[in-house]
Amino acid sequence: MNKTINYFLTLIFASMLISCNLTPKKTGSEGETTEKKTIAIKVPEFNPDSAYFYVVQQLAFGPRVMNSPAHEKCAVFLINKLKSWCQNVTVQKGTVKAYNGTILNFSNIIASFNPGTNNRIFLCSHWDSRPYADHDPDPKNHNKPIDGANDGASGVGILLDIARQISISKPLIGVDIILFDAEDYGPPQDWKSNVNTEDFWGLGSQYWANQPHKANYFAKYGILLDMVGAPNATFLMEGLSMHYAPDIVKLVWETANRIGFSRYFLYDEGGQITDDHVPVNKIRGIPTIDIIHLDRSSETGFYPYWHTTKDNLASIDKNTLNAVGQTLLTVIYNEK
Ligand code: AHN
Ligand code: ZN
Repeated sequence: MNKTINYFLTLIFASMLISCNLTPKKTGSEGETTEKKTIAIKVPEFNPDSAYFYVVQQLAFGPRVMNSPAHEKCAVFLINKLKSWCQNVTVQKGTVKAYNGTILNFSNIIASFNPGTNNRIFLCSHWDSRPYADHDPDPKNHNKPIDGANDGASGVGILLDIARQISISKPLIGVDIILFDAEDYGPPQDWKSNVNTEDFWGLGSQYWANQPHKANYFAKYGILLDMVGAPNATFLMEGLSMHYAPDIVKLVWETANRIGFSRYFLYDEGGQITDDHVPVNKIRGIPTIDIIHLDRSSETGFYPYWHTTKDNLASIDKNTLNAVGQTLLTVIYNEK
């Protein structure tokens, strides 16, 4: 008796997990009838409350500025969090030289789900926070570090919830979640230099692109999240993403628009941004896009509180976290 109940419960549970899309019967060229059956795994529901809580937890350490105790403590937190959901967590530690000669101790943190397959994609975000609010309207704040609630923590918060979801229900493909360090230690606004200052952003991703955590690392494509938590965020189709990975931009934008997030994912091209996706495209040759809050009406072209002291918890909106998180889950669980 118990066995029968168990059997039916299992059946019900399995049908909840797996949905079968039967496309209508088609007549083949020789006249025989073919039936196309596709099995898709159910897309989990993103949890914006958890993602928000992971933002709160990151901010609780204080600004995650390179070489600071808060940065060190946050690394331990992120590693332990990922290890609680994933058996293959790699920490790539090393040093890089900043624009001003400072040696920065970085940790790129990588969680690999289903590491055995080459049929994989990766998702990334930076977890360090900027040491200077050099775009703050008040010049007295220009040397203060920022919380980086949006610029850093928002993307990481979303990726942590995605890692949690993947640990519960497995997608058909392999997924790597890469938390890059040392992204935001670029030269301040008033820095005078005759060398190309673009090269001083994304130091952690540059290192990883040259020396990935796994020799000959390969993925079909990558998605970078940058400033993905502000209220009414607008994600324009960033120029370098359109140059290196137009099909992935279209896939993500179509997915977001289809599931109801057209007010965030605008079919509108934005400028080219030097960000963590650039070395991945240029050096590793993996087509990688940047989902980044761009705003033509703001002074910098970025999200209005970019590199200001107002990039704090008050500028995070769960609706935006949800739009990005649910879009990514839909992309991941539709990959075969
Ligand atoms: C430059 O300002 C050249 N790139 C911006 C990359 C960035 C900083 N994203 C977030 N913070
Ligand atoms: Zn920044």
